[in-house]
Amino acid sequence: MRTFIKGGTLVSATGAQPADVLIDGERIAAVVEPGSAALGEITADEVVDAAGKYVVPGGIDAHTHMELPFGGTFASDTFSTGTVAAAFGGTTTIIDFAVQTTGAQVRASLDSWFAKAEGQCAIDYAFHMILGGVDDAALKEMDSLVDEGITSFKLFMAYPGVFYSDDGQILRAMQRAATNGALITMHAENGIAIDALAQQAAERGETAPINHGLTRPSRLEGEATSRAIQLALVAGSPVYFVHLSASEALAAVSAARHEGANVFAETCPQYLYLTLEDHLGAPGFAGAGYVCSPPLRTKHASHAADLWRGLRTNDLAMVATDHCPFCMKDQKELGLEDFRAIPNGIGGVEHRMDLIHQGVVEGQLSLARWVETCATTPARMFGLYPRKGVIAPGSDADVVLYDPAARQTISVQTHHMNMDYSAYEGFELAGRVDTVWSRGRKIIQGEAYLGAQGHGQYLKRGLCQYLR
Ligand code: DUC
Ligand code: ZN
Ligand code: ZN
Repeated sequence: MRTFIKGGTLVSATGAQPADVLIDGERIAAVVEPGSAALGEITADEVVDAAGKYVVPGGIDAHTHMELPFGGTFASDTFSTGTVAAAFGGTTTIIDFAVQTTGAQVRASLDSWFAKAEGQCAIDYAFHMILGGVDDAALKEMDSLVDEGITSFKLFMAYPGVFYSDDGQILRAMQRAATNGALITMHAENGIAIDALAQQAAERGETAPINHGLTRPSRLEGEATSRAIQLALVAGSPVYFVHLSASEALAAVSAARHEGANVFAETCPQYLYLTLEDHLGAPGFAGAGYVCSPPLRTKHASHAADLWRGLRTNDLAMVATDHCPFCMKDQKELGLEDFRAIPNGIGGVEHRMDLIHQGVVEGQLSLARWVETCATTPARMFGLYPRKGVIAPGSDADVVLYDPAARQTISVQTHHMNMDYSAYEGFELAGRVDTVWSRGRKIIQGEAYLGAQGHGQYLKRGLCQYLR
């Protein structure tokens, strides 16, 4: 099957220009100047008129949690439902987190994630490995996972007794990464201090959802971020901060990067658009829908403005969602009496490309930076480039036709994620996805899903391509 996308504006990490794109089978065959290839010269089964639209590489969401077991329940999107929702939003690759908890074998844990995803996905997928129990066996397994294309590992400085690693465990994993080339990704919040604050709040009877945020102050993300940077410098390894939410954490990352350290970070749309007061503090139990960790930050400080600035300066390299959806009914409701029992997570895999494009519309980012933070950098950061993240001859034909003139209003009534509410309900956005190809197959056209369960393939990843 050959598809010729004609007359559009090709947007890449380096800029925007008119260009025509030929897809042959699963790959990009050619990118040519408009009009330079007459039909007949280029034979195609389908010619797509892209006039007035952007042609961009498929988005890569490097932080999702399909079916994550958490707090006695499971994230409500399966690999099947979550990847269809991602596709509707112009994301053609996810990197999900396989989980090893304390006491479990890394190998067996990873195998169970392969089993969950196999034959289910609408788009291509890869894995990071969460190490919830760093011991000698787990450290040894890191080497073999790197050989198999699992080249990044997540550690938690939060959630004592569940996923938590102490400083010694973190240092050991970083030392191992320094020798095997892996990238340590870090959930940086001081979980020991947070648990003390949360217990004190509960003892005072402060059990509403907003207390989740009030007991996880931004200073404790800043402190953990600084500590992890120091540990990485001692170990001689790079470190990548997931879901960075706070000005204090960004300041620590910026300072380290200014020194030339291999320190990287992502942020997520929820920290750019949602706040502690307006969303986590919504009346009644509605705030439970906004319980995630790190928490939404106060609007009375400059967190969100600082994060947009960080995206412009590249101190924040990229945007991922931390997609971890739970329904209000029966899931978030587990914490009706106590915020500590609300499963942590917000769903957003469907809206990342649109929400960051809205940042372009509002003058926060350039078009090129939109593509860079949502597709090209994730590919380079996590060893998928140039197969993914770029429209160039030989790359996978993961292509999004994006209509900047379209308008949309986000709603639970129309989204495709398996959630009974939307964290972005009523958001009015300029621009929307028109058509999506995944490895050359058209999988989305307007409102229609044309893909197939199991089309998505597992991606073996290489090493991070960003070391400075
Ligand atoms: N944060 C969340 O909000 N959910 C899952 C895990 C995490 O770190
Ligand atoms: Zn996390
Ligand atoms: Zn996460």
